[in-house]
Amino acid sequence: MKVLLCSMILIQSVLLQAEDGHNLWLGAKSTSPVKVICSKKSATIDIAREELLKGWMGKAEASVVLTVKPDKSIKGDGFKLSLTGVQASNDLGILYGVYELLRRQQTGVSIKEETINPSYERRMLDHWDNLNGTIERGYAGYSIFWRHGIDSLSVNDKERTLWREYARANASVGINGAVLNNVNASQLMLTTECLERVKAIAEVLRPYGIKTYLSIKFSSPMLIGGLKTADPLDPEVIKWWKKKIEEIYKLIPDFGGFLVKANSEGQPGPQDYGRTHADGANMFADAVKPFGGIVMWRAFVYTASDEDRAKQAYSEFVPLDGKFRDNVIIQVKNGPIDFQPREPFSPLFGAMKKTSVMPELQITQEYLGQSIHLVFLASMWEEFLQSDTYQEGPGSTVARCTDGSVLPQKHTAIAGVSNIGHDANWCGHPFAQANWYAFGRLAWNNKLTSEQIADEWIKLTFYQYSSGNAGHADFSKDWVENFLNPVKKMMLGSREAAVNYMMPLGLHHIFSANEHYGPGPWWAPARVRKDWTPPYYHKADTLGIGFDRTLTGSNYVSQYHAPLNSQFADLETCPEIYLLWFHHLPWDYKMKNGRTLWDDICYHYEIGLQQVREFQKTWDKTEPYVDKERFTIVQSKLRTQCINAQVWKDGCLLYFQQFSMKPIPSDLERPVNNLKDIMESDMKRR
Ligand code: GCW
Repeated sequence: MKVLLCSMILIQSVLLQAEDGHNLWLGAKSTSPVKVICSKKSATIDIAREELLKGWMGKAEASVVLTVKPDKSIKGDGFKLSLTGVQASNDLGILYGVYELLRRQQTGVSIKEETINPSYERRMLDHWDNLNGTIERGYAGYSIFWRHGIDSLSVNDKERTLWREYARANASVGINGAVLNNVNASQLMLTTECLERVKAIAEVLRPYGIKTYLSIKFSSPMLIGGLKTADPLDPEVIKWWKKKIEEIYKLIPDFGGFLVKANSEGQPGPQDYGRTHADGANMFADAVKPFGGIVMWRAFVYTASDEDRAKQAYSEFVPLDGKFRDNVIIQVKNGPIDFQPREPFSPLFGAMKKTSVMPELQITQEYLGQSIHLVFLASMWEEFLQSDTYQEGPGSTVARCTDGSVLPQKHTAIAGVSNIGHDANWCGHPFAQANWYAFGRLAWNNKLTSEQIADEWIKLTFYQYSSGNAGHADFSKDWVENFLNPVKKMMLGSREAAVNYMMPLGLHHIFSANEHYGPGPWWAPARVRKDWTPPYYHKADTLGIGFDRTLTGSNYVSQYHAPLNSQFADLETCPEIYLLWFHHLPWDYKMKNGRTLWDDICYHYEIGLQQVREFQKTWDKTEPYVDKERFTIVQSKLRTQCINAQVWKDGCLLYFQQFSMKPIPSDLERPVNNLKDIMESDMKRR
């Protein structure tokens, strides 16, 4: 019996198609014939038709009618689904409707009459790609847009194919904008040679509804324009930008606009000339306005001042509320520090009444194990989007404050820092694709749950549709119980696991410097800015640990609306997930579960490590259901994740123990690494 079972499993896995992951969630599906009826012709409609022919899983020989006709209920790129087809106000809406229809068929969700509109008008991927082909915080190979070497700006067919595949994947989840270069921008981006290449990229992306945008360097008029200043109020500077912008729109008539990182981490900006962020942003806004362009101005600003870093963006931007042009959107990272495994939402959400504000999420896992750890980020984004800011009373979630539901916004948008590179599977880790997918789905509908997104993604990515599926997606009980459910559980628990083994209970930014991968709570050379060293954030000493951001400390809590400000400040009501974010507490502080703070910290690190051990077991059991390639790569990455989680636990506990001077609770596993070794290997990597 055992032998029979083994050989059946063997046959099944041999039959599973080899998959390098390049097809993402768009891999081959079984289809049945369909007739597509549409009186309109365009490149976008042609794509919609082709997708239907390739992916239809409804009744064989059915007719699908695509109708481009405005309807009061349809907003922007929204659409109306019905049993007979898709109606939309524009061609792009048709394409999105077709993708939704197919997704429903392929994931086994019934189709009924329904109007579906996007939450945000602009759903952006920000690429931190450099012109030499490297990617800042990229963990999946080189850029797909830029390359190194002589002749690096010429365009070839292979590239065009890759861009087309990229565009298709984005369109299938509703992404409609791409910033093609790093926010730490090179002035060379604006040279005519580079702009010609942007034009070529834009041509490929256009039929899929994806607009191109660029990051710009504020001092470009000096660096490539020969001017003596980049002062945004200087007439020559204004003239230079106007001319440059005219040139861009001549090449790319539907160009989306600019993303600007100014006066942040050494980048030039308006403050270099005594001007405000509003002065800088408005200069660009005026210049792109005649062409319908927008300016996304980043609020990620902080200096080495005495003010708590978490407070600085709010202090800088709130006084400017009402001073920005209506085509400026302030782009704010989800947390006030920097894409940490867990942060409370930035208090800038819900703070401005007359300014459009957009969230910036980080899809690339700079602080979450890069392309080695399996961490499904939708859980984090859901937590963030559903956080209540109380801007206009209860229910003013971040989602509703940014999509125009709480207060009207001229423009609405959301951006995700891309995790895409030249690797065959685009994202490095097979499960990192789920984060690209999740970002797109949440940008389209900011009320989706992480559970629903994981469910869809697993089905579309891993299910081997057979010809028996035509007409309906029929997921066998065996597959659901032994693959879908356990894998979903693993994904949904993965972010909390990372928080546990990296920085639980509100700890933040205790990473090894620069690379932001392993632990480094000890790192604090005298030559380095204090706010760039972990002790600034954890403040561990013999008395306790944590950052006091209450009235007795930095008073960051006051940037939140009532009742959050007092909830966070009060130990009785502060959620324990944020405890050490807001409070500096003694090592023997009593937690709600009765443990001391020290013991509870130890338990969290241990639990995090054990969670990854469980992921290994879960994954190993899925072998019969996954192709060999993806099975092996995930298995091997989980092993590394486990080794790393152990280092995180041992490194942090042994380091903090020097201050707490308390034993690790006796029922927990003992450390297996010495602190000295961990610190030495950390130093060697620098
Ligand atoms: O997260 C930090 C990164 C930098 C990045 C910066 C930013 C592009 O470590 O690499 O620079 O934030 O968002 O501007």
